[in-house]
Amino acid sequence: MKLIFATNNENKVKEFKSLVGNNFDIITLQDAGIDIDIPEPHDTLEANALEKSETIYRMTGTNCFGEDTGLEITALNGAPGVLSARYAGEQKLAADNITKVLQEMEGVTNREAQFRTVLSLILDGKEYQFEGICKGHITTAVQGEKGFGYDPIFVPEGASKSFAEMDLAEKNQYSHRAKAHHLFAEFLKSVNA
Ligand code: ITT
Repeated sequence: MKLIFATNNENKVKEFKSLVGNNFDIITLQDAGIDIDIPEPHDTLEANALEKSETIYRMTGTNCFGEDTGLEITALNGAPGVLSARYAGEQKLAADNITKVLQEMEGVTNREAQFRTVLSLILDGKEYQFEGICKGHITTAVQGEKGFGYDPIFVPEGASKSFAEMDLAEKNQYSHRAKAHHLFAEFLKSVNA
């Protein structure tokens, strides 16, 4: 089955491909020759995920999915949340975002946080959403160099190292994206797509 993944984030594509194996033919925006920065104008992950899938479905008429992910930190009242990509500014730099979070968390003892992914699938014109949550905590300093985004400052529950200290297979055992993907794959199986 052919699906366009409505993202410009190569790391998300890499993670998805590692999860789906050869079951689906995942076409990236780049593969499809679509050069567009899809806006994320809404104040929920759900609405932004739909914005991504709907924009590409409107342009191509091809079944597709997009996802919006946020890091939700309890002591920061859920921030950076829906603003995760642009937390330290429109340049969307992971290093700047991490620095800002670590500064805001300086001296804070409650380090509880979660990653939440909302995946929006449009199949034959109808939308379906799948959510994946990974609970964990924010470190006090950067740990590891693998992964992307906030991975160097997030340790998932049940692990003793950060996502950035894990290879992809290990991250997939815990991650929000893997959980959302699992529900999405089960759904596609159930409708025989
Ligand atoms: P698209 O909208 O093109 O899909 P994006 O990078 O803008 O790509 P999001 O808005 O969903 O995607 O990402 C929000 C932020 O959260 C962004 O800074 C990512 O680097 C970060 N992020 C997303 N998934 C992550 C993960 O698994 N580990 C660490 N950081 C992650």
